[in-house]
Amino acid sequence: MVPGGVGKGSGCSEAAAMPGSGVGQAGRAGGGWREGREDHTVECGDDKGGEMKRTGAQIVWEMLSREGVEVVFGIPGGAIMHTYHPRQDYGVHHVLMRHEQAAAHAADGYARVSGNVGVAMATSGPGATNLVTGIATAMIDSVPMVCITGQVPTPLIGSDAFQETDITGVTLPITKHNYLVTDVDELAEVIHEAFYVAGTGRPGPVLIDLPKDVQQAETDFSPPDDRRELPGYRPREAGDPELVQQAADLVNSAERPVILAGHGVEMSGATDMLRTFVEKTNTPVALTLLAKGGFPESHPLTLGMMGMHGEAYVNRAIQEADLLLAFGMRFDDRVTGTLETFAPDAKKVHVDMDPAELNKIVPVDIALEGDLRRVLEQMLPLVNRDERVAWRDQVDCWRGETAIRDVLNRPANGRLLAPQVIDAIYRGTGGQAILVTDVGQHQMWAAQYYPLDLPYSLVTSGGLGTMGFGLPAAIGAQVADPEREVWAVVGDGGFQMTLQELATAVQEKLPIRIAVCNNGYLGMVRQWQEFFYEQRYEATNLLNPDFVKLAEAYGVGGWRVTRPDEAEEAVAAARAHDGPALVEFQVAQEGEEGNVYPMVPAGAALHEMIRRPEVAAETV
Ligand SMILES: Cc1cc2nc3c(=O)[nH]c(=O)nc-3n(C[C@H](O)[C@H](O)[C@H](O)COP(=O)(O)OP(=O)(O)OC[C@H]3O[C@@H](n4cnc5c(N)ncnc54)[C@H](O)[C@@H]3O)c2cc1C
Ligand SMILES: Cc1ncc(C[n+]2csc(CCOP(=O)(O)OP(=O)(O)O)c2C)c(N)n1
Ligand SMILES: [Mg+2]
Repeated sequence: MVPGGVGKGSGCSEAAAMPGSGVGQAGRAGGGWREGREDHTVECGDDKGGEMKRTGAQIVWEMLSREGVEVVFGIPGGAIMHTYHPRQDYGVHHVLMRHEQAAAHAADGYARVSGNVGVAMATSGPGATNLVTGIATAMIDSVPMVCITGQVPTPLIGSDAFQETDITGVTLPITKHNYLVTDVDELAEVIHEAFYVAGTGRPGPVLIDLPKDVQQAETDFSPPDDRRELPGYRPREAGDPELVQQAADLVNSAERPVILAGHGVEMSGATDMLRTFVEKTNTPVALTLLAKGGFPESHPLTLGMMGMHGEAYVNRAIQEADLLLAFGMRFDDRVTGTLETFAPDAKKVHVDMDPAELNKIVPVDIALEGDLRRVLEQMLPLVNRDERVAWRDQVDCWRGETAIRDVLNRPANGRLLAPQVIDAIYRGTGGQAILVTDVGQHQMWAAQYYPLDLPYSLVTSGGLGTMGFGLPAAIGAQVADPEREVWAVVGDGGFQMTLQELATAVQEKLPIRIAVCNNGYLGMVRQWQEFFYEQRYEATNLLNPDFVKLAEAYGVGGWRVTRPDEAEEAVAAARAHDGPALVEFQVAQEGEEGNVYPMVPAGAALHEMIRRPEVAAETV
C-alpha cells in the first residue's frame, strides 16, 4: 500500500525510480548538499495540516523520501527488520551489500559523486560496528552521510541484550553528530536534522540509532518545519570583509603565489569561481589528492598533486612561494613534509569552512572562516589582473625537467608497470571516467597518471587510507551516475578486503570495471620496507587467488594482462563487456619499477624527495 498525502518521492514505483541498474544522478540535477549549501529547502510542511498515523518504520522512509533520498545501501537484521518492512511502499531503492563496511563505503562513494547525502542502514550490534570503518573514512574526508542502525528495544538498553552495542558511544568521535531516538514523536525531526547537519557546513557522517520499539510505535506524523537554526551550529558562509581585503592585498603584492587547492573546492562548488580567480591573478594551482578534479589538470596553470607523492616541481614551487593561498584544504601531514621547513618564505592565507582547521597545523597570516565559493566571490573584485610572467616561466622550467624522469618515457623492456596500466585506462576512457581507488601504491599511480578535468570524478580514501574502500565505493559511484563509466583501481591486498561485493555489482547489474594491480605484495608497505627497513619484507608478501577465475565465479567478466602490449586490448575488452568486468594486471613487484616516485620520506622537508631513478635522498 502506498500511504496517501505524503511529500516528494513517496508513491513512486520502484521500477520508475530504478531504471536498470541504478538510480538517477539526483544530486547535481536536483539540489544535493553542494548546491543546497545556501538554499537548503527540503519540502517540509507542505501538507502540514494533515496529520497521519505512522509507525516509526514508516516515518523513516517517509522522511528519507522527503529528504530526496533515492537509494539506501545496507543489510537487514533482527533489530532493523521492522524498518525494512515498509520500504517498498516508498519508492526508495535498497542495494543489498554483502558487508556493512561496504554499505558505508558505497554510501560514501554515492555522496562524493552525486552531491547527495549518502545513506547506509544496518542492524544493531555487529551490523552497526561493521559500519564503523566506513563512518571514520567519511568523517576524515568530510563526506555527508546518514547511517541508520537498529537498536535493541529501549527497556533492554544497557542490559547486554542480544546484539546490543552502544553504537552512539562507539561512533561519538567519528561522527559529526549522532542520535539515539527514544521517542517516536521525535523521529521525523531527528531525521530532518540529521540530513541538515550532514550536508551543511563542513559535511560529515551522522548516525541515528533506532530502538526496535521506536520503529514499531505509532504516532500522528506531521512533517517537521525546515530547520536552519540549531543551538551552537551556525556554519559561516561569507568571510569577514576586512580579512578578505587583507587577503586580496597579499595577492596583489605577491610575486610568487601558489594556490593550495583542497577538497573544499569541490565541496563548496567553487570550481568555476576558482578558475576565474586563477586566470585573473595567474596563480599556479597545486592540488591535494582530494582536490583532483576540482581544477582542470589540463589547464596551463595547474601544477598537479602536491605532497609526499606529488611531483618535485610542485613541491618546489610551494617551498619557494612568497604567498600560499590554502583554499579548502587542511594541511595533512602527507602534504606539508616537516612543518619547520614548510614554505619558510611564504605568507599564508587559509580559507576553510571549519574554524577548528584554522591555525591548527600551520600558523597562517590570515585565517578566513567561510565557504570557499563565497569568499572567492568576495575576493575576486579586490584582486588585480596580473600576468606574473617571470614566476610562471620559472615554474614551467621546473616542470619541464620532470618529463625526462617519467616512467612512461622509458624504453620498453617487456615488463608491465603500474603507471602503464593507469595510462592505458586513461587513454581507453579518454580521461572521462569516474576513477575510484583503493589504498596503496596503485592509488598514488592512479593520482599521478590519470589527470582529471571533470569535478567529482575521483573517489578515494585520503585521510583514513582505508584498504577495501575501492570496490564498494565504486558501486556507490556507479549507482550515483549510471551514465558515466566507473573504473575501480585496486591493489591485490585491498581488493581482498571487500571483494565479496562483486556479488552486489552483479546483482545490481552495475557495469563497473575493476583493474586489479597485482604486484603480489602489500606494495606500499613493502616499498617502505625496501627504502627504510633494510629490504626485510615482513608480512607483506601475498599468495593470491586466481583473480580471473574468481571473477568468473561471481559472474564477472575476467581478463589477465602480463605485458604492456596487452593492456590496451584488455581495457577495450573490459569496456565493451556487458556487465561488471575485471582485469588483473600483473605488474612489476619491487625495485625501481615497483616503487612510487617521487617520495618525501617521513620526517623530511617537502623538497627533499627520493626521485627516480636513484633511490637516494636528493634535494631538488
Ligand atoms: C597512501 C596515501 C598517500 C597519500 N599521499 C598524498 C600526497 O602525496 N599528496 C596529497 O595531497 N595527499 C595525499 N594523501 C591524502 C592525504 O592523506 C589527505 O587525505 C589529503 O591531503 C587531504 O586533502 P584536503 O585537505 O584537500 O581534503 P580534506 O581532508 O577533505 O579537507 C578538506 C578541507 O576543506 C574544508 N572545507 C569543506 N567544505 C568547505 C567549504 N565549503 N569551504 C571551505 N572549506 C571547506 C574542510 O573543513 C577541510 O578542512 C595520501 C593518502 C594516502 C592514503
Ligand atoms: C584497512 C587497512 N589496513 C592496513 C593498511 C596499511 N596499508 C596501507 S597501504 C597497504 C598495502 C596495500 O596493498 P595493496 O592493496 O596490494 O596495494 P599496493 O600498495 O600493492 O598497490 C597497507 C597494508 C591500510 N591502509 N588499511
Ligand atoms: Mg599489492
